[in-house]
Amino acid sequence: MAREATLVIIKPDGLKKSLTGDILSRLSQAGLKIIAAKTVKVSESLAKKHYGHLSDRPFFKELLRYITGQLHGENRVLAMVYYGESAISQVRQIVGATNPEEADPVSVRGAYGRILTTGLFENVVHASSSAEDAEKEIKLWFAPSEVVVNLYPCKVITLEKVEQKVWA
Ligand code: IDP
Ligand code: MG
Repeated sequence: MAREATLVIIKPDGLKKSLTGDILSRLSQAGLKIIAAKTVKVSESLAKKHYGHLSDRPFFKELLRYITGQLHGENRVLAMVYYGESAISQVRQIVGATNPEEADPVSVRGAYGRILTTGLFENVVHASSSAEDAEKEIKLWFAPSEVVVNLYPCKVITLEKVEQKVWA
């Protein structure tokens, strides 16, 4: 099996419950490398792109409120790319099943997830579920310059009159 990359997001409930250290230490047992990491304020537009495939599900609106931090008063997630042998399946195993009640109790979601009264699965962490999804998601969340391994083909473009915030 070749090396592959996968997107991991510690969702607002994971940050609110201070679970980052525990999640990272569980993931470190997979022997993968973190090749990108940043905190992100999730916009409505990013949330809709990330969860676009679920737009016709009854919990979609609540899912957008969840990932944009409106359920936790915490508009902040930690996004990371893990890289290595079978990264996608290894991380999914550590993270556990989508439904926290069905997830292995020793997995992250089994240990810390819950089902809200609205029915939404509040499951602490996102992990890509296929190579195709991983590529789409990594390209959505990270620019090539933010990832230390050249994962996918890139091109160079010249921008004119780009406004950018820099330190004063
Ligand atoms: P995944 O996160 O395990 O890949 P997806 O099907 O991609 O699962 O769903 C994205 C997120 O939407 C889940 O992590 C969970 O928060 C929520 N979700 C998915 N399916 C359901 C459901 O049937 N009921 C409630 N929430 C769900
Ligand atoms: Mg998914």
